[in-house]
Amino acid sequence: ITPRFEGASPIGPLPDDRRFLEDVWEGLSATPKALPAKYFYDAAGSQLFEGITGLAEYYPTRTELRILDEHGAAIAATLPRGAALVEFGAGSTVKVRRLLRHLRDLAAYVPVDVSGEFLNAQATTLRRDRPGLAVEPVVADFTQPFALPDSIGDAPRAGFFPGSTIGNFRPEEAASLLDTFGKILGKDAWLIVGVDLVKDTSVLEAAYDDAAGVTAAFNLNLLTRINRELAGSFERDSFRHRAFFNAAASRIEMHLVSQAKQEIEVGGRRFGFSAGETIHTENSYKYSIASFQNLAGGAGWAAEAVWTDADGLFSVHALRR
Ligand code: AVJ
Repeated sequence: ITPRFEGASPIGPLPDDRRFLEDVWEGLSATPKALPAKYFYDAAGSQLFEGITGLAEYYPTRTELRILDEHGAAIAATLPRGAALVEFGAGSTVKVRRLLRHLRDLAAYVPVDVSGEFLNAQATTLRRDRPGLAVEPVVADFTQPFALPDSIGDAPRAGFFPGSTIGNFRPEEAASLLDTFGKILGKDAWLIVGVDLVKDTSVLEAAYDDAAGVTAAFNLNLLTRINRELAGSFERDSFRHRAFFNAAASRIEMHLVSQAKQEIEVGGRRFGFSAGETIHTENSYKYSIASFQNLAGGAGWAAEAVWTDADGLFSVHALRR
């Protein structure tokens, strides 16, 4: 945190740490206060999220995996032969492997992620497990258009966006993201996307406020990260985790609730909190099959097929445009 960053950078985008600081300053200055959910995922946050995916209450990950296990062959069959499969925000390869086992003629698998280190480690393991598969990682922020590797040539392009990550975006942002995917993939593209479904409020709320407190720790870790990386003065015990379903907006909201009137410093700036004031840290939108198909349709993607689990908890969509 030095004055040389002050103002707009004349040489392109801000460095990541400065971007984080600017986003936090902006979010804590807003009314109501809010922080971008993407900052949850430092090393500790990623590990806590891994913990969440194994919780009894958190149904999305295991349900999506079950759908991919049961219907992987049918899902893969919607894709053209010789396609390049582009995974947006590729974390581990756990999900895509359930498609890859049914795709023996891929031109390439292109995992895309902002973290090059993790991406390359995953690529190395996958190349070992699938000799002959061209694994072509791209380090990029998938919310912005980027070029696919030249090596895939004119292979038909298919996108893969699992995990209901789409649910972190407001519907208009989600539509614009789907449009960006279309631009990245080029004309005549396919897209497989995992989308969490609306269901009983009690089931939804338990998934984001688990009994063991792992989601609470995940939410509060954002304050720990701000303290460490941005010279913050948050006291963890002075904020509490809150998660609830906002039915009108069809989304789970996560907040951090200030337990008292207090002032907090971040990177040399001070922010006042009243008792009970919240920082809105995440939205996780829940769709019906029709409402998601409608959103995708608005971004130029036609619904080809959809798969769900027996309890109708989660959906995997095949789209085409
Ligand atoms: C990774 C965005 C799909 O919204 O369910 C889990 C993140 N937040 N528990 C979700 C999350 C709290 C997760 N996504």
